[in-house]
Amino acid sequence: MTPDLPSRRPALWLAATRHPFLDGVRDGSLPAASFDTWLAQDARFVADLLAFQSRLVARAPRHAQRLLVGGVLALVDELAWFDQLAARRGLDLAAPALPATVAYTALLQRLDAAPYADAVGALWVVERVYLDAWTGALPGGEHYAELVEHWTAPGFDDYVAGLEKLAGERPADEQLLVEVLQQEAAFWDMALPS
Ligand code: HMH
Repeated sequence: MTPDLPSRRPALWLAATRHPFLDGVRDGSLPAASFDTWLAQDARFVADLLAFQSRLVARAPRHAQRLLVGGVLALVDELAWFDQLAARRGLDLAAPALPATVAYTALLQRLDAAPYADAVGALWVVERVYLDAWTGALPGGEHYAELVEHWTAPGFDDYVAGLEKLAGERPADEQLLVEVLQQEAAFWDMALPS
C-alpha cells in the first residue's frame, strides 16, 4: 500500500523530510542566498508539476478529478505567490535549472507516461513529503516564519489527506515512489551552502 511508504522506507523518508536546509529554516541560520537559490528552483519544479498534474487530471478516474483539479488551481496560486515573493526579495526566477531540478523534471516526465496508479501514488509522495518537511521546520526562525506558515496552512493538510485516500486505492510501483523520495532529498541538498 502506497501510504505505508514512510514506515516501509524510514531512512529515505527521513532523508527527504528532515534536512539541514530545513533545520536552518527552523532556527533561522540558513543564509538568505541559499533560500533564494532553492526558491528559484522550486518555482521551476512547481511549473513542471503543474504540467504533470494537469495531464493527470485528464486520465484520472472521475471520482479523483475534483481533488486533482483543486491541486492544479493551488499550484497556479502558488506560482503567483512565488512571483510576489521573488519581486519582494529581488530574485530572478528565470535562473537556469540546476542538476537536481533537471533530474526531477525528468522523473516527472516518466511519471507522466506511467499508469495512473503510479502517478497518483507519486503525487501523494511529492506533496506529503513537502508537508512533513515544512511541518518539521515550524515555527521557522527569523525571516522564515511567514514562509513556513504558508507551506503548513490547514488547507494543504486536507489536500494531502485526500491524495492519500486516492493513493491507497491502487498499488503503485514502489521503485518509482522511492525515486521520488530520492529526488526530494536531493532537492534540499542542492541549496545548502557548500
Ligand atoms: C521539491 N516538492 C518540491 N517542491 C514542491 N513545491 C513540492 C514538492 C510540493 O508542491
